[in-house]
Amino acid sequence: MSQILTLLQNSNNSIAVLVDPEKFFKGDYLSFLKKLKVAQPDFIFIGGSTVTKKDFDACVEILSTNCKFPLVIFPGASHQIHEKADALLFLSLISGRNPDYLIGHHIQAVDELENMDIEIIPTSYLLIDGGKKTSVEYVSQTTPIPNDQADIARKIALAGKFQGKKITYLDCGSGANQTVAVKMIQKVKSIGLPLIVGGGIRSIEKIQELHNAGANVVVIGNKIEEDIDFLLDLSNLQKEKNGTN
Ligand code: 1GP
Repeated sequence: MSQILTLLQNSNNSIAVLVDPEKFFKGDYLSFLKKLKVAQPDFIFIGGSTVTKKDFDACVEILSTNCKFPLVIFPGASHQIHEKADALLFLSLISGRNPDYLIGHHIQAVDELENMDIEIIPTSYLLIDGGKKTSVEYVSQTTPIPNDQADIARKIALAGKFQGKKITYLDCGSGANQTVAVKMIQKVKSIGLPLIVGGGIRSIEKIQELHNAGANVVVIGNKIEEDIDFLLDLSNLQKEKNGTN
């Protein structure tokens, strides 16, 4: 029952495509699914700050039926759970002090989760300042960590590790102007947990830079919503990595 965690622990230079169900249904999702298959991401993350239960469930059904990539829930709230996903990042927003995002939503989800065959991965989630106010900052009502304060981020992530979290997620939030700084990635990686990095990543060069800094998994959402053909660029990167070019 720890298949996805093992995959994350063994991940190197991996790519996760983030699907926000709300935007998925507003776009041409059939074309998205075709290009997603070409891109061959290592993971699909699904979730959003404002998505309805109806859209979330419908999107999980479509992705789990049509794609073979590991489907991991990256929830914005307690209603974003579904047994057809492979795993749930059980996020605690430990950079903030909002009890709803530290433990509240988690308690609301347990009755459903207890009876569900889904891998639950305890995850430290740290919101980093990406140069603009993102919806996660607004919705969570928490203050992001300044991007040049790598030592603060490391301390928080280490506290998360000591609490039993299995992975760390550093996020500048969807559509951020800047990504997590290389120095912060290096410092946080030194605690010895697998590291996911997301928010504002818009180029292959940036993905490579963040991988080289120590990110096991880099998450891309907004860029693909703006330009679906970025999935084809990702495909080339994946082919290079897998030696199939
Ligand atoms: C946001 O990490 C994700 O929570 C992805 O961010 O949409 O900016 O790629 P983008």
